[in-house]
Order: sequence, then C-alpha cells, then structure tokens
Amino acid sequence: MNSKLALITGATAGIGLECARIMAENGLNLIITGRRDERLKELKEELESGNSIKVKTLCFDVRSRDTVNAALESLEDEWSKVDILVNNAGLALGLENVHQGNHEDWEQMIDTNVKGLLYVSKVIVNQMVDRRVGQIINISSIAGKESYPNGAVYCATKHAVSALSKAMRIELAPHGVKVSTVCPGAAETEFSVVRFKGDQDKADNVYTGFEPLKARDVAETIWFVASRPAHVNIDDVLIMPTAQATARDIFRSKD
Ligand code: NDP
Ligand code: 8X3
Repeated sequence: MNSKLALITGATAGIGLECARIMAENGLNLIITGRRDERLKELKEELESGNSIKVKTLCFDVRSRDTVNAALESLEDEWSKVDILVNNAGLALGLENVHQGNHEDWEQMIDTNVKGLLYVSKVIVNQMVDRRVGQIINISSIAGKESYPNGAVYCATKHAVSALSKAMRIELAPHGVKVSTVCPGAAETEFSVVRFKGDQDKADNVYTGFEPLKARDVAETIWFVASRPAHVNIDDVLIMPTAQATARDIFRSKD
C-alpha cells in the first residue's frame, strides 16, 4: 500500500471529491477539508470502507486565517507530515463586468482563491521544507491563462494562483519540494451552480451542446501529476474539453 499522505482542500464536491476518490484508490491516506462537515463525514466513510486507508476530516473555511492555522497546526503527529497538498478549494461568483460587479462577490473570490490558498500553503509548506520533501498541486484554470469579459475578478484570482505557483516553484526547488499547476477548462461540477447562486437552469446552459470535462477527468490528471517519480515535476497542465479551444471558444452542436 502507498502510505503517502495527501491533504485536499474543497473535497466536498466536484474535482476535489474525485481527487480524494482516485488518491484513495491508489492507497494514499487523506486529509479531506471543506466547509460542509456532513459531506466530509460521508466521504470519509465511503473512502475508508472501499480502500485500506485512513481518512481525517477537517471542517474549515479557507478564508479564515485563524481557523486554518488552528486546524492545521493542531494535527497530531501521524497527520502532520503531508506529502501532497492539493489546493483545490475555490469558486467563481457572478458573471458581470467590473463596473457593474458586486463587491461581496469579488471579496469572496479573492479571499478564497488567493488568500485561502496562501493560508493553507504557509502551514503545510513549512513542514515540507523541514522534511525536504513534498508536492503542492495548485488548481488554477484556463481563466489563469486568459482573461474573459464578465469574469475579470475570477480570472485575476486564477492568474494569481498561476503567478504564486511559479514563484513558489523557484522558492521551493532548493528545498526538494515540487510545485505544479493543473488548469482545467469547463468541467461540469457544482462550479456553475455556485457561480449563478443556485440557478440550476443558468448553470445547465453553460454545458449545453458540448461535452464538458468531468471531475474525474481532472482528478486523473491531478493524480498523474502527483504520481510521477521523485525527480520529475510536471510544472503545468492545461486540460480542456475537446470542444473548447479557448476560454471563450466552445464549439456547441446545434441539436
Ligand atoms: P465545486 O463547486 O464542485 O467544488 C468547490 C469546492 O471548493 C467545494 O468542495 C467547496 O467546499 C470548496 N470551497 C469553496 N469555498 C470554500 C471555502 N471558503 N473554504 C473551504 N472550501 C471551500 O467546484 P469545482 O470542483 O469545479 O472547483 C474546484 C476548483 O477547480 C476551484 O478552484 C475552481 O476554481 C477550479 N476550476 C474549476 C473549473 C470548472 O469548470 N469546474 C475549471 C477550472 C478550474 P464547501 O462548499 O463544502 O466549503
Ligand atoms: C473555470 C472555467 O471557463 O469558467 O475556471 O473560467 S471558466
């Protein structure tokens, strides 16, 4: 059995949840995190019953620095040596231009996607540097490579994830710690339901007329990145649906 330990943020849904499943199937012990405790507990039960692994749940909001620090700094010894950190928790809110945008949405995106990633990384990277081993996989996006209208702040947060990752890669290479980004195009998860604040019809429209990525497709890519030999770092992966050529060019069938 693979006895590595991975910590996945945002494991209650979508890409993070599938990433937990695929890592469990491959024998990794897991720390799964998110704000919805009930879902974390259900996932722990599913993963431990189907695989010979141990799973710890940590329920916290990545936006709260004190809560992040309290949760991660209090980990007992057997849970404190994280080999792989998947910074996946994130969201988009709204689809509006900047001059009509909503301040609360901007703040939540920036606080979650950028500051939350930093808070979690600081604690975990410190113990990786001490041990001179580890891997950070940051989930950016096609929106971290291209900007599109009405998504300026979300795109800015994902550009920030890519920029932070590049700098961290330089900082951490001398310490033997790998840093990677995985950048998906459109993946059908809870992402659009969250973006449109529960409007399922608007969310469904995003994926009409083409086959989007599934969370599993992205999770398999994350696992590929996580399972390379020690001397190999996959710097950056862009994974797109076949029908999506750029952030804005999606080829939809007319039927
Ligand atoms: P989902 O909405 O399905 O999942 C998002 C996850 O993030 C949930 O587990 C949620 O958990 C967690 N999360 C959100 N806010 C917080 C918070 N403040 N504190 C802790 N956890 C939080 O979306 P995806 O799986 O699609 O998204 C995962 C990542 O992939 C995100 O970073 C997203 O930006 C990125 N991405 C998604 C794409 C897509 O098309 N779906 C494409 C490119 C990138 P909970 O609500 O329980 O806290
Ligand atoms: C999510 C994909 O195209 O909505 O990061 O920005 S997109």
